[in-house]
Amino acid sequence: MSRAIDSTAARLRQVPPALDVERLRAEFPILKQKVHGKPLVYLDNAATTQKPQSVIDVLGRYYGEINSNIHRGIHTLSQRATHDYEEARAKVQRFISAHSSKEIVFVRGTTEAINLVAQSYARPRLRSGDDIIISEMEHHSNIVPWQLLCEQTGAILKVIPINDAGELIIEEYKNLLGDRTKIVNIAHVSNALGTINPIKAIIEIAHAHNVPVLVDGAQGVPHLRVDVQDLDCDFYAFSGHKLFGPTGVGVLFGKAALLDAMPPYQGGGDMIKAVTFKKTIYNDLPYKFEAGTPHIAGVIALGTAIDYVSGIGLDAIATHEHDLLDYAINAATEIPGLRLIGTARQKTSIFSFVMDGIHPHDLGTVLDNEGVAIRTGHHCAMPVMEHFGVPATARASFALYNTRREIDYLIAGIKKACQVLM
Ligand code: C6P
Repeated sequence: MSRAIDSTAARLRQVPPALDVERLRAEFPILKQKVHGKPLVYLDNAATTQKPQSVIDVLGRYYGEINSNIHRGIHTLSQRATHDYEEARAKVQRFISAHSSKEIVFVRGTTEAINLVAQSYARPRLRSGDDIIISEMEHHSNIVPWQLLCEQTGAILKVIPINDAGELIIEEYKNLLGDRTKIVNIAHVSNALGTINPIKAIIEIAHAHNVPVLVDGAQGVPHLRVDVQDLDCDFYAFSGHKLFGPTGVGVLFGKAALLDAMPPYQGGGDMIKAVTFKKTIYNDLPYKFEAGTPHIAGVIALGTAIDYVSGIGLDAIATHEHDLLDYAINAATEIPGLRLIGTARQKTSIFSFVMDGIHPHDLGTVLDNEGVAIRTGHHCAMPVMEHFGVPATARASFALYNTRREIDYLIAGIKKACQVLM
């Protein structure tokens, strides 16, 4: 904590970030509304981000002008829909620097991507007594699919512990890796703590043992530039809705050689080349993994969201978000009884905390009455709560459209909660 605050003071003296936040805010219609008569202060961006007008417009335009099924019609609308859908795939490929668009599989979100890898990649390769490595800071989406797999195969789940700053203990990770480790699954960024994990080093260590790595990038892509070739990750999963895109759509990146060797996850239309009752021939990558009619509008709008983020630049976004985090951490020192949960040296803009004598849900309710939206609870990361000995935390998470003034509202709301509830 003291380390974070020292660096805060240093950073606050630096040049302010260059984002024109007021102009950006104007592109998000939802931010104009009032909640309980107060201007909405939306600080729940790790749960889901708001959508710019360009993304909202693309969804409307798709249904108003293009709506048609993809890959199966020779008529004009179907060809337009297919073109826009595949163009979105190319945008994702460029966004994460994948080698080929064949490596980009559209799924419902991070959760589905991880389940796909668990069932299609890992399950056929696991024998009883093999092991799977995850970490103590994983979201339930990167815990439960592996527990299910352990039940199905007799494999053993091994967990990399974290320290009290909320950082992975890499020495322990090295000790866990062994001859029977079949896959490592790690969050790029923790949703409960904000910790940015040293994912490249983690991958290098695993690869030295010939073990592939899946990165849960749900909280990574909205804040960090991701280059899957540079990381050399085997799988990378993320959701559109945390990246200013729609819900119900996400991405699984997988190295082509691995995806090629995997059986389909689901059977249905579009994932086949030919079907007879004797034998079905599966489609090429990535279609082999996209059974049934996908969320076509969502995929196209995800492409627009990527254009939006790329147009602003992830570096500028990260600078702005760090400024907000530092500002919040500094302001928090004025509030007696506030304890930060997650003080890693490398963090994204997640401000998780508990207050002496106040349950996070009560705090969240007082803040909501002030128009301030934060998330309270275990954040689908119950083992993190257990580590810190708390049932829940209050979590404010900042995005490109948030301002220091909004953090002032948050801090004022917390102070009000202290008066009302203590
Ligand atoms: N975290 C949060 O408030 P889906 O639901 O599939 O889009 O994403 C799941 C998921 C997986 N991994 C991480 C690191 C995540 O943060 C999330 C979603 C939200 O923190 C909702 S629980």
